[in-house]
Amino acid sequence: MSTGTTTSGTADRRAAALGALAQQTIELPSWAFGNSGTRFKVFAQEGVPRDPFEKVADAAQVHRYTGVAPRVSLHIPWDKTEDYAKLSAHAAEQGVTIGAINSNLFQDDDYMLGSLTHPDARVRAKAVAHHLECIDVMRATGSTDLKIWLPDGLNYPGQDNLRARQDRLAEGLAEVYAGLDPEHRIILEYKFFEPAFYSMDVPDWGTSLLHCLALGEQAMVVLDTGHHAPGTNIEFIVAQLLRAGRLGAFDFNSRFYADDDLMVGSADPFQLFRIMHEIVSSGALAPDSGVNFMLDQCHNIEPKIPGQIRSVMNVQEATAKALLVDADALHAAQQSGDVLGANGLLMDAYNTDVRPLLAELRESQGLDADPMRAYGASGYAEKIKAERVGGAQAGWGA
Ligand code: LRH
Ligand code: MN
Repeated sequence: MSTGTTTSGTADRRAAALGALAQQTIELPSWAFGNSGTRFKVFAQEGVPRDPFEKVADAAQVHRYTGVAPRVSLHIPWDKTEDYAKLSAHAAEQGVTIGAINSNLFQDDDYMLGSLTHPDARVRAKAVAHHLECIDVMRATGSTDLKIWLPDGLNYPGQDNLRARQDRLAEGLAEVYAGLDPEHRIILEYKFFEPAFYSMDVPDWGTSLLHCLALGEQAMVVLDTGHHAPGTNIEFIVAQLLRAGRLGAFDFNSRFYADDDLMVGSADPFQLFRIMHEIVSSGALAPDSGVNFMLDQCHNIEPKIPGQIRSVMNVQEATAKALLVDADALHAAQQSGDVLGANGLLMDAYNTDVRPLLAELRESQGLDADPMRAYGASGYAEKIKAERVGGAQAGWGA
């Protein structure tokens, strides 16, 4: 334990951490509850939802046992339904709300060579229309975030004009932006490769930020933790986007190599801690910070609801550790150039076992200290396996 940290200080930080953790919310992706896989195989699982209503019901189970996941993001058309108001009412009955609405421009033949960046104006207009349709869904579900991730890019040098594609993209995004209501936001996600392998049209935070700044105040950047080149210092990007006031949301997941979409914190819990340290030390954990903490994951081989519960608990653990950093002592060590002292203070927090603190939080909220055990004992998994027979299981439908 580094010097300078007093017991009263520790007790105060613990109390403050409990207060902040009680206000934390994490948004779940509807598609995490459907079947998913790789190009090699999609392994179907018993009890998987067949429609957005069942996906929302499964997401509500995660909130029921963790108390920290009150919103579910939808993906259009994967979650297309006749009556979105009815879906919202169903969500409310289940104790959750509908969060961000994700557009989908990566499964339509017309978009093979691009969507908003496509050389053909007819294809671009179709892509704009899809986003205006998503904004109508937002009006029906009461959502405020339109999340845009574009598969657009090139596989070979010379295939198209890099600059012209950016001009088309800016034009298309401006048309979508013009369709927003005052309370709406565009949150624009970047990704450095896949499905294109030579260039993506929104490959990095800088490109997303440039387009957001050009659009206006209602445009923010989405940082998906699986969308960076190996070795990228993601917490630096977090700090920079927060400084610019343009960090709109996270898509949390983790990866060993590519966009693996594994459980957040499972591959690199220390990276997740460093990211949450940037968030906490910038005051961006506060509910009104405008940062939407979302998961974007696929549970290809593990049971999906427990996978989401574990993921939410991983975010809580990284957040709790970040909240236990002795900020005053850290600032003093940084100011005095005490390299090892400063690093030591961060590692003290990271090496703190916060599971008892989180158990205390859950019990104070009337929840079981162990959400995984409580869900396992609920019999819900057996119930949905028995009930959900027949019909087409939900998936990516690629
Ligand atoms: C793209 C992405 C995007 C979603 C999709 C499910 O890789 O991260 O956020 O649309 O995954
Ligand atoms: Mn994502």
